[in-house]
Amino acid sequence: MNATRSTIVRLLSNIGSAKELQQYLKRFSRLDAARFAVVKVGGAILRDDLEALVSSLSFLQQVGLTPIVIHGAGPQLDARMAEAGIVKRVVDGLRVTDAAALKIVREVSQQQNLRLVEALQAQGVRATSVITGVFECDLLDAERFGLVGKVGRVQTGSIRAALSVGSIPVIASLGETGGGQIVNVNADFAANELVKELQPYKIVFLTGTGGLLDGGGEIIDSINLSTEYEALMAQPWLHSGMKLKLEQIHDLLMQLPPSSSVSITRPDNLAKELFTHRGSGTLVRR
Ligand code: X2W
Repeated sequence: MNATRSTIVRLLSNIGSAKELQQYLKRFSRLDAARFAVVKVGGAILRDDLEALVSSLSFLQQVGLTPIVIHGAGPQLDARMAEAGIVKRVVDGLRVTDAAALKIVREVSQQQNLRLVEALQAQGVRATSVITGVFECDLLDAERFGLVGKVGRVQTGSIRAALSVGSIPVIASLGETGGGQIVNVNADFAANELVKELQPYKIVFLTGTGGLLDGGGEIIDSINLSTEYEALMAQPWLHSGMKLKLEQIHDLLMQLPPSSSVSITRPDNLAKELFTHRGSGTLVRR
């Protein structure tokens, strides 16, 4: 038994009952391929938890489901820029990106994208690399951010083409302007735009923490935005990264049908999140 197969067995045992699994499978398999799930993978997961991610995606493919994956590369970009002597500058959570930084963003995004696609293919998972051609952008604010894109339109042709042959589209968070300039797009923002376009049944953010954490460092099971958002945002313990994430999820959910929700979990808990009533990590509802 190879590592992935044994992890899959472990994933299965993680999933509650076979009855629950079948119930969810039936529900998911009725959906149009592009409406099953968008899974956003942070760069930290590609660095620290690639094997669990590959196993979880492999499991989904084995049960006949094809999620759409969009990934970032934040920590890898930080590392490569530090090596190149580029000082990191972040404004409002976005990396200020000049021409030299953009060159690194392009290289590293592509490299990380291929790394995930190759890791999937090495385990027999069909996956398609989608590096550009999805996010049509304008420059967000050239003076403040440089070559950072604000997504105007999402082109889903290449995503749908991959899905039609049962291949997982693995999308990098690069955009391009009408004039053909490649731009840096924050991967959470790119994921949100993709979600607004496709309106998938499941929206999952995979993070190293596996959820939003409370003051004691414990994962918050669920958040009901209509009753809890203001109070949560006012909590002194809500760490600034979490605040930004919650704010973005809030803004996203306000633009989606009221029944939508967003899950934040870890790669090894993805199946549990998708196939059990209890789920895993943090579930955010409107
Ligand atoms: C991000 C893109 C990568 C990203 C950056 O340069 O870091 C902007 O800030 P994670 O790993 O998902 O954070 N872009 C404009 O978002 O990656």
